[in-house]
Amino acid sequence: MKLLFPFILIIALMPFEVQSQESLQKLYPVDFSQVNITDPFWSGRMTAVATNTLDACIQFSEIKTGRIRNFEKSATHSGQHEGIYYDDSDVYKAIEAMAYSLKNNPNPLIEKKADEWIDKIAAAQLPDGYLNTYFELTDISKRWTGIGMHEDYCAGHLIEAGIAYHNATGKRKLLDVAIRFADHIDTFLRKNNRQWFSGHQEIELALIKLYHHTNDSKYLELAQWYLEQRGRGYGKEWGNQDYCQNSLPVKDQNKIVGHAVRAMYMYTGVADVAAITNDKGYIKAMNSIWEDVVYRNMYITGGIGAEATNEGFGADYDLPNENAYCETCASVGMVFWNQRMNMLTGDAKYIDILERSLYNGALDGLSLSGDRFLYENPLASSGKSQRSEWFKTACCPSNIARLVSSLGNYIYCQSANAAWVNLYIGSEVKLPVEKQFLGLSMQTSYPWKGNSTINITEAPKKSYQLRLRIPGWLKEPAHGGLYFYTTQQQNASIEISINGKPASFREELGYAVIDRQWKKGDLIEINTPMEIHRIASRAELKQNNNRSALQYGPMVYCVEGADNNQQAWNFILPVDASLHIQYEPGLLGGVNTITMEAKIIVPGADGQTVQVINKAIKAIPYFAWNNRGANEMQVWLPTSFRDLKVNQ
Ligand code: FUB
Ligand code: ZN
Repeated sequence: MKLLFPFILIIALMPFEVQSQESLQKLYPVDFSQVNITDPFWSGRMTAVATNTLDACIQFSEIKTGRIRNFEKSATHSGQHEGIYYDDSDVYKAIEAMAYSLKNNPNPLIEKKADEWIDKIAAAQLPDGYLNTYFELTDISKRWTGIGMHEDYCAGHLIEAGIAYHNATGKRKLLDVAIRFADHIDTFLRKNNRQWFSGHQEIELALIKLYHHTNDSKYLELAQWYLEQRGRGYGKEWGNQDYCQNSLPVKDQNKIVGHAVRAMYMYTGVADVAAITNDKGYIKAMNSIWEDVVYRNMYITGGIGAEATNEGFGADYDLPNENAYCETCASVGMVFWNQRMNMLTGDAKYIDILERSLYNGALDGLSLSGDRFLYENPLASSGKSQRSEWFKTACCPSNIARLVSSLGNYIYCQSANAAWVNLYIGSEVKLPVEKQFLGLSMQTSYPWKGNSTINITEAPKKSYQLRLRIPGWLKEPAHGGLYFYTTQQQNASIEISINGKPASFREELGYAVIDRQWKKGDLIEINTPMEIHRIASRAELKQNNNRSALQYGPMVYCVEGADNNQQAWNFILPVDASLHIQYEPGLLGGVNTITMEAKIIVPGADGQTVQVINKAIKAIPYFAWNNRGANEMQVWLPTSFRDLKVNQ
């Protein structure tokens, strides 16, 4: 904490300094380092990351694979590269996760480990700023010759890690390494007019972070250069250009294609640039592509990228459940992109999608214990899916680690005259309002119940808006009608009271806007009623025909064999089945479960006949499945015997 404090003050004053230079930016993020998470649900997830996930990242970077050895060898220019050419990126993402984690779970041993790694990384950097252990240990003359070789992808993760570590600890050694590498890229590629684009996007969003962090417009220009290099025919020899969103200039793109993680990272960078420059071409492209993702290509879990072949998008409305690829990193990318779209527009519909991806598609990638991971997140399993302790391509573990530990980045936002509450997560924050502060302390029963309170712990002496997100799931599962509720919510309105009296507010782009001069001690009570919903899909989404999914609050549910005699594929859910929600403190760390009256098929003793019996079936939140070994699971539950598949 000692190290964090002076830096928190610097960060706390940042938004308004930046604002004067970038008058086009509507909303500003509130940095994780300003936010204290006190939430029981998320504190559990963050502790698992701070302990077991970081431990797995350390073990697999240092001992069980050669990731750290690669830096040591590069420093002495000796030895063979171990692993895959993009493995450096996993070390950078792990340091980024360590940095965020130090805020809510201070740990001198983790900080020491990060410092030790940073020394090794710095020692591996070449005098001209280049840093990539694969090319340093194989053939340095080949650097910057292969558009698909992830050199700028790794650089992007280095930049993000350098900034996060600087924000968390005030130490700038890694940031300086990252700046030298960014400067090298600027000189070597942009100033040399190289026919180059990034084969795996990531550097664009990282350069924008670096621009905000340093106020040096060179990095904004370099990010723009990277985006403008696309669709010019460079790298044709490298294969299908849709794969890496390079068939068209970014401004002409209007369909989602190709590799899902690449797309998410790039569009995050595009939204970042558009927020600064107000570039109408980028904004138009973002709107069309976002609708294409959410209206035709997104799973109910907020997961994206149905196909394993390209780790990405397939045909519209083709969303297989058992074979869904839905890489964890792609859901993490959905969180990034939707946050930036919200900041660009001030529209809560993006946070609705962010929340869906965060609580379902992304969180599913992390076991409850924190040391087992899913790379693919299918929506049905016949029992073959199993969590792993690591992967050969290990992008997902450190990615989910950095997302969970940086949760403080996603709860609040700020604009000139308002504080925005995007996610209901127990936390404390002190937001600068000119030379004063607005202090908020939020308590909530999310994600299990819809009651939250916000205490005003400090108030500026002026009127200041509070904008409370009205969760989109009160009315519909997702914008665009790909999914819809088949059950009507009894009460679909947010209820807000201040100091015990109903508050008056106006609704704007999905927010309840309250304008008032706050006083220390004011208490805001918010109720966003949660009810069980059955969800159906548009008919074009054939895989879900005659099937229902269940949702309660932000959580999507699934039936897992572990709760149902090891079977999850042997029943149908009649359209009029009764559904009951209940909190089970002893199950899976404490979760809401849904019990339903289903019809089960039971084979007769003669093997020739079957019997249909009514049986209570239990569903659990999707993120919590696969924590009791491999077993059957389904999110989309059949409503007709025609669609029943019994696992053999
Ligand atoms: O190429 C780096 C990462 O590995 C990608 O983002 C993932 O999809 C996996 O392919
Ligand atoms: Zn991944």
